Amino acid sequence: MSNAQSAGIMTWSAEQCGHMRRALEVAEKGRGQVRPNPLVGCVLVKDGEVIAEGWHDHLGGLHAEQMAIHDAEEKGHNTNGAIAYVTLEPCNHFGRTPPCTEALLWAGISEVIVAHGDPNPLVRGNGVAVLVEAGITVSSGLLEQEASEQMREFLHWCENRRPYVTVKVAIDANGSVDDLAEDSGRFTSTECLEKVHELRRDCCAILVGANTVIRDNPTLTVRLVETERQPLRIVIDPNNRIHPDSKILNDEFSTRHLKDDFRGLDSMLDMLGDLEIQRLMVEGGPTTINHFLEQNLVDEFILVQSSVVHTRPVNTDFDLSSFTNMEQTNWGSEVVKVFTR
Ligand code: AOF
Ligand code: ZN
Repeated sequence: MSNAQSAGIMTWSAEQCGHMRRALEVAEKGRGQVRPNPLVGCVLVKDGEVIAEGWHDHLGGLHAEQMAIHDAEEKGHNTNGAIAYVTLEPCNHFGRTPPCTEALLWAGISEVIVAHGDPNPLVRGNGVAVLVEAGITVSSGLLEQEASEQMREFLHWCENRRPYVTVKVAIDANGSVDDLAEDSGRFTSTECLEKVHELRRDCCAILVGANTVIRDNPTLTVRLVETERQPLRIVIDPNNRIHPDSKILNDEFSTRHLKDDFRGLDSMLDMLGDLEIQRLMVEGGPTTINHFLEQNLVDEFILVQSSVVHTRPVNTDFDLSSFTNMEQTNWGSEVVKVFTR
């Protein structure tokens, strides 16, 4: 690594930023297909021109660097002396694929620019070290923040061995989560529901409490957007109250019904981490959500506010004082506030 970089005064050109931005962009093509791996993108640049692009497309598929090298070969470009822009430190281990460091060396890449280090204990600095030892110029930290946002759940899981916890809750104009005057059901717009399904698709598991299953009998599947797989569904039901005919217990998708084997949210999150669940969405009722909040287990809180007014409201207070950031957006006709730390 250069001195400038270790002293933290690395400056990057607009051209370099542009190439890394493109690498982050192509990485998105793997979204939903690479879990539990992170999204990774790679751009190869020679004589100022982009000669190839690659991304980690699906679990077990080529890593981004190897796909980019392959892409260059297919297009008839010589990779000798090219610069590789990679959103994650190249791996140096035999996993589902051989090491990317070897592929880069073999391809004659002369410089590697990395956005974010790989916290995987099998890599963690080794990838960069091996490249530097081989005489390649390596620098890191270009668009690091953007990369860390893109790999948020992977980084969180590497650090904590637990899923990143996202809560989603919809309320009416006055903060009510349900209308007891109505049969259970959705009170938000169709566009909003689509967004919720996108969110579900991005989560490895969806959790609700027994009350939600009893009142709504939900399926908790991804239906309105295309998906390769369905999230694992989890019901917390320590007193075994949900009906055996409940939809989530009777379709072809997986459900964990936590009854007498339920020991507490902490140990459940550890268990989900062991299952390589990197993002958990909590979709169920105020009681369940407040348990997560009280135990400080929520990483992201998504509050969806509709303009409808419930006739027999179920008003609930959520204590969001521990969240330090809030971003506001719209999902259809609903106003959405996303609280993070
Ligand atoms: C890279 N480039 O595109 C990706 C990397 O067992 P594997 O082969 O699926 O490797 C998974 C690990 O490799 C993953 O946990 C992460 O540390 C790294 N991912 N590395 O050089 C890539 N996706
Ligand atoms: Zn790799």
